[in-house]
Amino acid sequence: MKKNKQVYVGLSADILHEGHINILKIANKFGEVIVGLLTDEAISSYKSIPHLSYKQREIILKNMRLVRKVIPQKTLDYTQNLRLIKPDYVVHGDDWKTGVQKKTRSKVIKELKKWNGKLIEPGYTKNISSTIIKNKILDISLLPQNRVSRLKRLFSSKKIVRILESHNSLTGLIIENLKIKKNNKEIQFDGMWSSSLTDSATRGKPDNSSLDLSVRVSSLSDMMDATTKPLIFDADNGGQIEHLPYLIKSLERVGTSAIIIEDKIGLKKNSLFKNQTGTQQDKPQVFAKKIKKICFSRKSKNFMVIARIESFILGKGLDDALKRAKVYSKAGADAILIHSKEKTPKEIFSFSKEFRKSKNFIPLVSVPSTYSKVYEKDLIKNGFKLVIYANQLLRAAYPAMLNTAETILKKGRAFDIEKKIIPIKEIISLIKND
Ligand code: SPV
Ligand code: MG
Repeated sequence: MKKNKQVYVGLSADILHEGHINILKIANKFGEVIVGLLTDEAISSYKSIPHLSYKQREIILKNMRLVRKVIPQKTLDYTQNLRLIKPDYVVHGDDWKTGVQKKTRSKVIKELKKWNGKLIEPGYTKNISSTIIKNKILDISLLPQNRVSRLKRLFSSKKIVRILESHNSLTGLIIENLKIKKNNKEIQFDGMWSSSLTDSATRGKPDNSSLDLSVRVSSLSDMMDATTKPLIFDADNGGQIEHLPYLIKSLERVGTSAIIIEDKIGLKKNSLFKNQTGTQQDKPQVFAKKIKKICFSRKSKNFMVIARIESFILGKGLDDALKRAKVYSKAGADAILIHSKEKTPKEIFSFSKEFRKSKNFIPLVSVPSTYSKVYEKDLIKNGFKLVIYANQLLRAAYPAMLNTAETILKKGRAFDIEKKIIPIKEIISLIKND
């Protein structure tokens, strides 16, 4: 090892394999190795959140002989840390010459030039069995206790957590696997929403709590078996307070990450119905008791309780919503869903503007079903941390199925719909059999 030389290595180090060791060994030959360990936030800006937390990854690296020091790297971009350390060398596998990190690499070269630093790029280690590693990670993340905490970690590492409605294992798999590239970043959904509306509709029942909560929870297992991402459970008003501890126990056991309860009482009516006559809101202090009960009965602090305020739905206005938000926050809610059935996000933004000033502020959740023109970037700007696309997959599936059924009836054969439906050989291989 060369004395008095500093070598910077940026790493995610979620699962260490021989490729990393190779990099660190080479780095160590050039001087003292400082690892810039990417924070959860930095990693989730371009790929999935790591399986191990920052602290866990830090402990592993700090105890490695090849590593002298570990510091956080808060962005994918190295600039801030490089300016701070002015290392003699940066070592990175040559795989970043193409793909998502290409730009990051150019900036590193530009920075290093300022103090005559050098970039060393060892050849990427081939034949690492990432499949075996990934499968092992999958096993770990499927354990309920690991799964429950993933939503809370996403809350603290992402600008906005993006959730989509899932009403069966197949829709769960779409959410699990779909990844697209946008502005050189990989984007995907962060988890699933078990909606009372779509869960009931799928079973031919109205969204009025006619489907028992225990039935809804027990039917989650199939979806949980097929996926690893967090799930948020829509529990209507949570039912009777005395029954809540049992509901929470079941939800945690299957690996659910959060429950959302709404502050309405009486026979349940879906909030998007125009006519809300007869629907009543709970007294804030009474509803707060439900929140406290959940906080008290959950086994894991990482299981989140989200309080849903229905003041705007029932025409009660901003002051009522703000008063409730304060009470629910004090009772221990982790976040507030401020619901609205307006065509624009104006009223929820008026709420966030005021609530952000409060010392009881907690993260905000939006369900843009009626105000669907809103962009995520505007939700972020207005203090929202979670967006739930609450029913779109079922709404997409139903007309497609109806059209198919109609076409077969009209034509007296199935051929005419073939082009619009997935080929049999694709549906057969849709679910991997490994
Ligand atoms: C659901 O999806 O069941 C919801 C959201 O609770 S809403 O339909 O807007 O009430
Ligand atoms: Mg619902």
